[in-house]
Amino acid sequence: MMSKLPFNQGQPQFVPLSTYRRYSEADMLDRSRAYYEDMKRRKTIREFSGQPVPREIIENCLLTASTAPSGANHQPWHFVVVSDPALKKKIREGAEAEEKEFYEHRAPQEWKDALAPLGTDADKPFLETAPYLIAIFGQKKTVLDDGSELKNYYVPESVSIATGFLISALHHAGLATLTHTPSPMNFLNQLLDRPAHEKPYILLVVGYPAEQCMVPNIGKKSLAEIASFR
Ligand code: IYR
Repeated sequence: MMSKLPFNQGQPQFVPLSTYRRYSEADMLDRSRAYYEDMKRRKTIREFSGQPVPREIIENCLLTASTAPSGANHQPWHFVVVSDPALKKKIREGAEAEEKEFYEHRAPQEWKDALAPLGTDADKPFLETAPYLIAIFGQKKTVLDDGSELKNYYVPESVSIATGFLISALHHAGLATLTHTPSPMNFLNQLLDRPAHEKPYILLVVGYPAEQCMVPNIGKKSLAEIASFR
């Protein structure tokens, strides 16, 4: 049986891999180092400038996210890019209501202790200041044009991989991000008119850092801590 998804039924079914590039080992060493050097400059920020960002840059980064691998290539994601100030204000209000609950009641002390180095609190002014909020939804199923439905697979994994691609594309383009996760996030379905089978995973805040932007003085684990070779 052929797939019901238009993007998954190319003819012929298999084509030669024409996009792969093989580099010399020396070039691979250089490239892997250079990529790491660039990626390690990325810092999550919480102080954004209000300076606008051309929409085409965001569109290109979303296209990069769209190249991510996904379960059965169903691409079970939807990105809502919010720049409208009135909508950003509503999102801020929704997020701050949840965060207030979290910081004042829901969060156990151990969790609050873990967050202390980041200096976070229930106040989220950046949700109005930053030029873009990208709400990232995962789709439990795909609804086809004729109304029929297809189950999606590995949705959290697929959405997380695409989000990683998006964050690195935005960084590469010269933008900064905050991976924000107000919880629960269902208020985003209502504010952004997304159906119930879509689950909000992340609210990505995107823009330039504020002029005197400060970031927590935190580090990353060493290679020996994160990897073992056997
Ligand atoms: N969602 C809350 C709390 C929070 C939780 C984790 I885990 C973080 O890494 C950062 C924050 C907030 O955004 O403040």
